[in-house]
Amino acid sequence: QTAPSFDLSCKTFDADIGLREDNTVEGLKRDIIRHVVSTQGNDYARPSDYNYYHGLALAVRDRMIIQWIKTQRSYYKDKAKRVYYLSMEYLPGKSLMNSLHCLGLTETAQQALKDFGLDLEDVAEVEWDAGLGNGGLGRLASCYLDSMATQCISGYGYGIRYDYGMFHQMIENGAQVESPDNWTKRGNPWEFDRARYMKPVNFFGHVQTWVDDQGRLRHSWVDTQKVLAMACDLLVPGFRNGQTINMRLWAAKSTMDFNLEYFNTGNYIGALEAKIRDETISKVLYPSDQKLTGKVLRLSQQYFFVAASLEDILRRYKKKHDTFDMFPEMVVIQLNDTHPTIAIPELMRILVDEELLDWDTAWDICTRVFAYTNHTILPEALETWPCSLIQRVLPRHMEIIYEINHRFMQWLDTLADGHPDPDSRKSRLSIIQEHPEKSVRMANLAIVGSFSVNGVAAMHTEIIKSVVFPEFHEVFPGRFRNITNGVTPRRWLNQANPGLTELISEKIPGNWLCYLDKLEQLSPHADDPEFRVRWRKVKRANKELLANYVRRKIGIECNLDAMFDVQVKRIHEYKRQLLNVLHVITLYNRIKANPGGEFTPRAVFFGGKAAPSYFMAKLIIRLINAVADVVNNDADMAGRLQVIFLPNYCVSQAERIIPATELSEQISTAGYEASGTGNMKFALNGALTIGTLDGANVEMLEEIGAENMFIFGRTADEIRDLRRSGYNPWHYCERDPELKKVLSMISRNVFSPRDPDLFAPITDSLLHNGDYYCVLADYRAYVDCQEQVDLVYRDQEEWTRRSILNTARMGKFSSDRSVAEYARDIWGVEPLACPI
Ligand code: T68
Repeated sequence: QTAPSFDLSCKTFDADIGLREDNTVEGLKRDIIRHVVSTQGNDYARPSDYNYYHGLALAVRDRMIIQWIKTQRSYYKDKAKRVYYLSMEYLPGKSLMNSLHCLGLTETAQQALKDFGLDLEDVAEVEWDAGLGNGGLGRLASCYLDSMATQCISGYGYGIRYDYGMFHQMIENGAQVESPDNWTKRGNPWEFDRARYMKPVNFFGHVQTWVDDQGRLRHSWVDTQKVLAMACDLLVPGFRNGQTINMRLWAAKSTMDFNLEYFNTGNYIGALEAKIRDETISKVLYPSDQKLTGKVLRLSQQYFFVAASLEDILRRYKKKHDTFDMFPEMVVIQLNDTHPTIAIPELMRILVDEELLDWDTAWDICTRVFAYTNHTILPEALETWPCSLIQRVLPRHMEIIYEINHRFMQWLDTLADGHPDPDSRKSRLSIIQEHPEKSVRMANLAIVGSFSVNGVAAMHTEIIKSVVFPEFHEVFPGRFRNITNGVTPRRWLNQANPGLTELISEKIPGNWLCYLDKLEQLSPHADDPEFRVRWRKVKRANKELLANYVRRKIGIECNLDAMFDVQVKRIHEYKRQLLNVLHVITLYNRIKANPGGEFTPRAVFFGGKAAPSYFMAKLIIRLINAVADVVNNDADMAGRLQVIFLPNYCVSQAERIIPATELSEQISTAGYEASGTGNMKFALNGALTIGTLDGANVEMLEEIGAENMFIFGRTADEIRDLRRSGYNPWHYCERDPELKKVLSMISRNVFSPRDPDLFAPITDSLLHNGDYYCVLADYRAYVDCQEQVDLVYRDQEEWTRRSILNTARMGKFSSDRSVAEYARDIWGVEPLACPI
């Protein structure tokens, strides 16, 4: 993969808007003070981290808004095709340091704050982590906006401005306890509320069919309940290129405020209750990352943000166009999973019912505008909505979906491809499923209504084509493609790991953060002992920083000489945190059996949230903490084994953990992790990976080489064969004394002395309920592979050499490469010349 060939050397253009920012230390100080005093109403003479965080953030925002206006002007001037990224979730994390880095103002801000007697790091710490997403899917959306801004692609993110983001996780008595994340309770200096852009969104009501005076059959959606969507804009700056794009999040506002009649009826409290009900739509993020249940509120959220976004998109298009002929040339809409798929019938409704296009023309437009990204093959995560529910909430959309399906079924009938059983194929491809309840299959709707369907790693795309949607792939062969995920090196290296960034910059000249393939130039230095010493020093310093954080947060003292072995991600059975725990208990037993022996010391870190309703995931958290309790309090373990569960894993915590990690655990059951993106962040920061042949691990292996990774376990094909031939987990337990001992310890309540049988559901699921994710089948391979890890770690020169090579070979996994592929292969857009 070569560096994107377009020119990032930005040419000037004549959009001087008369506001000039003074980017000297004195200039920035003046602006900070002005905001502390005039915007915030505070006494500047009493600097506090909190007040000055706000002052600095607003001063930075001033600079970004100017970039944004210029960027917008350049779109209009260049008549650019717009890329709209529709996502229910974003995980931007904290914005201050990222914005400063992008604007090239980090040192200036450091000095300015220093002059006020403050420290930039402390001030940045005050910011609340914006967690408007569950995990990988939401973070990917944020990485892609960063890359679009940096590569001058005319992109917009659209989503929901939840009042409450991902819940805050606490661990009490070893168990997860959730509390609400009221992320903007102290204000959010980054957003612009556009109270002027209020768009009504309709719900419920019914459909009236009538014939107009030109004899056309018309459909009107009437007697609806309206909720207003208010735009909140969060700016996304490019990396030192003068470009800033926009993430527009919609907040639900009741129409009641604007319609005093409601109050004039005399029922003041009743009217307010209705207002509160309307505004619940954007109240809270659903904290479930895979399993979805048919809740009216969730469907309402989906339609709410899709309807508001489409209206905005059409408004912008109509400023320059009188007909829809050019729409597919000027607009592309990327659907981040099926969550925004209701956009397809919504665009049909607008084009047919409101713009009076005929069905075929409207459908042609639709199917040239939408592109769908699939992020999962877990059957429980493939969305379906009961028809009865859609019928009630969105009656006209239900009709349109039936019509889309009817025509699709008719089209299938015209295929003369000699299929042996065309009727059963139709029932599998149908957008409507009949059992167990008549429902809409959102993935089928997304595939039928899009011109592009992509998976997020090569292996995942192959599974989509051959296992999940094989017959769609047969009937629409050109529609499927792969775009392997990527992560932004600006946040995940430059910002998170300044020490390593500086060291790399010594060896690689120029803007390698925007041309990540250049990392390859590090490879020769892996053989330079002096460079290895410095590489290790950086890792050690990062381990110290993490250890300080751990001490502050949970009071545990980490052994800095231990290997930092880390698994942080959502807690899910398929991700197999359990396998890791079984290994920890195995190590514990080995040390107990031989207290005088030599062991490679390990500090095993876990972090991640469990969906509040996911019983097994929550029990896994309890097991990790229970094992930690035993291990960390056993004098025999001292200095050799530690287990640390870090509460409330989130983006800003990841920024601390990843640079300090030496061993990255990517151990999902092969075939289940669509891609993974944490895997990329760790390797980029010089961690070695122990992992299965799953998701993007497969492509990392191609880049990094088998000699520099620890790959173990059954392949996806072998997992399928194992299940087919009747997998018997007992068999593995019986044959392996170490495994047997570990499981019996869990069963005998060694980790739950005060709560007998607490973990029985776990041992049951492994031994009696078929061990669906094949934990026991991969146990031996995993434990043996971990022994190899231990051996290599003892040779710090060899470990460091591999670590350098890992970083050097991660160039492919920049989100710049992913976004450039989307731009070229799906969106059909070229990067614009940047406005500076
Ligand atoms: C993740 N999916 C994949 N889903 O699991 C991961 N789901 O392999 C991949 O790397 C990542 O997407 C990016 O492609 C998710 O994160 C969700 O968060 C989610 C949220 C709501 C509903 C369903």
